[in-house]
Amino acid sequence: MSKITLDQVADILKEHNNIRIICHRSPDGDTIGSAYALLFALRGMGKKCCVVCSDELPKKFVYITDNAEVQEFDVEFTIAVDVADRPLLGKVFDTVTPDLVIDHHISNTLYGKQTCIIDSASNCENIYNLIKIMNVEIDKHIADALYTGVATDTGCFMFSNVTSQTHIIAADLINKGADFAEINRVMFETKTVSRLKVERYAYDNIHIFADGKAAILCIPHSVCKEANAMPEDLEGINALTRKIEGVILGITVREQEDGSNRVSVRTHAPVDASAFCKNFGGGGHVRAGGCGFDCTIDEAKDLLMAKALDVLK
Ligand SMILES: [Mn+2]
Repeated sequence: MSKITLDQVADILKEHNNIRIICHRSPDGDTIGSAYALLFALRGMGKKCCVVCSDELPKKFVYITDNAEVQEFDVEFTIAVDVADRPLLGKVFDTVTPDLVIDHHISNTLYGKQTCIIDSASNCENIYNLIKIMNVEIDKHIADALYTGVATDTGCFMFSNVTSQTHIIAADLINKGADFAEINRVMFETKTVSRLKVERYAYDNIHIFADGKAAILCIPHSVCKEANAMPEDLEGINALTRKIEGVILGITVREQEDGSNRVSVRTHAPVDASAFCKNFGGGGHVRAGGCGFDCTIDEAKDLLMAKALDVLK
């Protein structure tokens, strides 16, 4: 349960071999980039190492994952990267207590035996600094992995979490051979056909109300099923409603396979997304919140719209 520095992490890693690195469930570019960059670095130090995840790694990351051959060994040391809380380790690993957690979420619950938290835009920035301390040369594989995490966790350097340090690290990764143009194309431009189908439905069905201040999008499960959409195809879809000019309260309702509904709320000032969701037993942050409904999607829509009109009047 102790908190340690990156220098201490480097010292600890020197002492261990046969290392397993766990990504968080619903893996994204930052957890995958962190895990593989660390794997390449540790293997460069002559250690055996593997990356595991409770969920399958999305195919679009093959340019990272394909560079690591499978190694068989008995695990002696476990590291979690970019995993803020134990349940996020996912079904397969959420009973594991990692020996070490390296994370950038200040909300980290310190579930590991030792934890290094540094508040940066992406965990890949922390792994970059760790690899520097460990004196491992950053090759193209490491550069591609780290660049992926830095770019994805900052929305391609657009979010307010970006610092000058983010750009300095990204610049060095480009110098080390990171294929930034191709990575950005795959991460931010390319859409699966399934995603396109769900988006087409979304654009046709976003309902703008409350004098243009609110927008609601309800996606029935049948739409995702017909589009053959996997969870990764729906990433970021909850942000669509808030991108409309004038909308300060965006609501997305996604019907689940079991008929229940998951609601995601995105806001601009002065609407508090967390406060809005608390009306329905949910919560979250000021700009992003969530809640759930066991009623039908149409009933959920009515309840949410009524509350939205009330909040915005
Ligand atoms: Mn992250």
